[in-house]
Amino acid sequence: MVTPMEFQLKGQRLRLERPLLMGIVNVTPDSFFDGGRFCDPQRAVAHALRLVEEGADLLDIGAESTRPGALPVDEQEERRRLVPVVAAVAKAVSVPISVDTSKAEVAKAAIDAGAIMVNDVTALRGDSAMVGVVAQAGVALVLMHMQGTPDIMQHAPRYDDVVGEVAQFLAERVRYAIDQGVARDRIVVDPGIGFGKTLGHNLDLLANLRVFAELGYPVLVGPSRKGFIGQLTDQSVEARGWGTAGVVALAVEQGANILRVHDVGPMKDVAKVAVAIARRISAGVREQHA
Ligand code: HH2
Repeated sequence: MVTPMEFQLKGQRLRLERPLLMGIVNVTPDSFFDGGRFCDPQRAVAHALRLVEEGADLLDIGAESTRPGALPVDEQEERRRLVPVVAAVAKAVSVPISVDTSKAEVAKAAIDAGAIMVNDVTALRGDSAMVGVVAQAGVALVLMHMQGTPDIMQHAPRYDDVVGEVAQFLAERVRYAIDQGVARDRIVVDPGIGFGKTLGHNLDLLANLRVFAELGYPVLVGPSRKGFIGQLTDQSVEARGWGTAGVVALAVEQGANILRVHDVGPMKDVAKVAVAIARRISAGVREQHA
């Protein structure tokens, strides 16, 4: 199956002929990279605007960290952090706003405030009411793979065939979402880099992104500054920008459609260069010059 060239959001269409950059805005005290920096709504909004200036095609706003070891945030607190920021950002920018939450009531409030995409890292398993909220609102949906839950997911991740199992999981969750009324042209899939995965699992997934593209839905990848980059480079979270660039380039070459990153400006350039070369690779550049 071929990944579609267009992706529907509520009231907006996103063309997928080039990779899209999704800028991360974490309104949290404890996110692994930017935790505590944008807790204040005004700072979160200013950060979102900066990411749009840098070229973000979408924004993903979240108020609950899902880093390994993170503890859940209650619904009221998540709403309190998130909704004012979504509302203010939606007024200020025209790029689509995604909301990174697994709770139906939080998603609903964020949609009312202007979000047009729900990024659910539990792939609709966290809250049985989520699928109805997404289907009824007609917003887009990211279905991500995770083994376990954030508090324990890195204890002992285990797979017999990580690529096959993740692909099968995503196919099942897509089927469930469609059966429950989510439009198929609003669904995005994500192998969930770092969510219940060892370094080897992450590398196997990143080396096989085409398998996920073959499911027939846009593929989102979120490698930004994650632990596996630290394992490979021995760098702190602050110094993992270059490692992230390496992943972004190779993900683009394999056809990733949406890159979820903290550093939009630099990664936009990385993606531009990677896509220009990737197009030559897929056109068979040697034959052209023979
Ligand atoms: N990664 C994180 C959070 N949400 N959503 C999707 N679809 N894919 C991802 O890979 C993904 C995600 C974790 O990164 P971050 O938001 O920077 O950190 P934290 O969870 O600590 O807030």
